[in-house]
Amino acid sequence: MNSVASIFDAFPVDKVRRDFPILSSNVHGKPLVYLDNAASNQKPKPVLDAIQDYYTAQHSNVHRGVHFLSGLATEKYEEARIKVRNYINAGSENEIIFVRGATEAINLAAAVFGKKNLEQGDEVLITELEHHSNIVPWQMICEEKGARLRVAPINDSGEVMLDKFESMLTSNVKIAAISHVSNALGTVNPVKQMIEMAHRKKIPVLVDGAQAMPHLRVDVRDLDADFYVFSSHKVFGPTGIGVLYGKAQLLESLPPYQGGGDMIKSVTFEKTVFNDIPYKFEAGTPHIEGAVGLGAAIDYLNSFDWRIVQDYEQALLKFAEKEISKIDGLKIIGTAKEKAGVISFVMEDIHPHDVGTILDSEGIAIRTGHHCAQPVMERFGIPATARASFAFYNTREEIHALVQSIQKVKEIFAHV
Ligand code: 7TS
Repeated sequence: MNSVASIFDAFPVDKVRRDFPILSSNVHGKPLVYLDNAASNQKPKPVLDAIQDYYTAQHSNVHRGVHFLSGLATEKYEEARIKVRNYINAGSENEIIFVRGATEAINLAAAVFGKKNLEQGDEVLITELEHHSNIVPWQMICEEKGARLRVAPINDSGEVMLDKFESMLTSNVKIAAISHVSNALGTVNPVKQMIEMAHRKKIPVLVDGAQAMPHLRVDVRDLDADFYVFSSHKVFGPTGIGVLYGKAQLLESLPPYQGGGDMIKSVTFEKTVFNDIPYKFEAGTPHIEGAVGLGAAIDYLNSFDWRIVQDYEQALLKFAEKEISKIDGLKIIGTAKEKAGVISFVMEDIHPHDVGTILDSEGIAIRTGHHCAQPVMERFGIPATARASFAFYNTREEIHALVQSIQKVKEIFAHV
């Protein structure tokens, strides 16, 4: 086991920070301390350059032109699909569907899986930890089909109660949808084990990887996930693009989501023959530059030794938890044994929005509110938390700045 000091020394954080131009900017006259990475993280220069280069020299529409630029844009777009496939170790690039983000990926999966497989009396199993985007799409399709949404509970640390989860995997359950990492609490779920439990009952599993992908190396085949979703803007790529991974056989069995160009082989007024996967699920002109940017983000992530990145991030999170929990009157919400990237907290007699506003005046960006996970807030009997969320470019100095500014919040409120 490496010492904490050597873990911090092993990761060249100052050099990494120089890859992200925005990190050297000032906010309200103070150096930016960006701790809202769970909402969206910042973009390194190679991603910015790839987008600029794409529009400067490579742009046209994809999959339709005989001309040079259309061929080039198609090549770049499909190259990005292969990069995603390799990054998450999917079996084939046909299993990678480009969508707008994690939200659209779950909506797509819920709609088409539900249309094909859900009937009156069936159940969909989720957990109490989910982001709204892994609740509402299932609620909508359950309502349409007369199916029931069931929710596996979490314990006081913010961990899914695995025995309850397992016992709720009854023969009525047609699919389970679980987050890999919770955005509100940072809990890392044992998704491989949960998938095994579901597969023993022949129940497929969708994993919401939106918060896992920036912190963990994910291998969808090792997990044996049936669907895995994530957003590019949370893995240092551009907004407006994300990925729905699905096992080929499962995707092939499902009807299309939207109709339009590119998702067809032939159309007459009498009958349309749909395209093969993944194109069957990609109607219309896609977000080409987004895919190119995501591809560049993946190249960037591949330039790191991930054992070093993960050790650094874990050491930073532990350091932050230790320093923050020294503050009197502050309580951390979410104390799971396995966590990644997030510290949610509340302060005695001070509303999280006030904490966020005062920290902002110090140049520190955090998120406050329910984090689109209202049931998690309800579980802990609070309306909101303040959430500091980290990326590998954050530093111990930034944690010190956070702690000092929280002390300042306390001083201000001591006088009101
Ligand atoms: N799933 C999880 C676990 C998330 O954290 C988010 C976004 C989504 C799905 C939806 O991702 P999108 O890219 O489609 O919006 N989470 C957050 C957050 O924690 N703060 O802002 C967005």
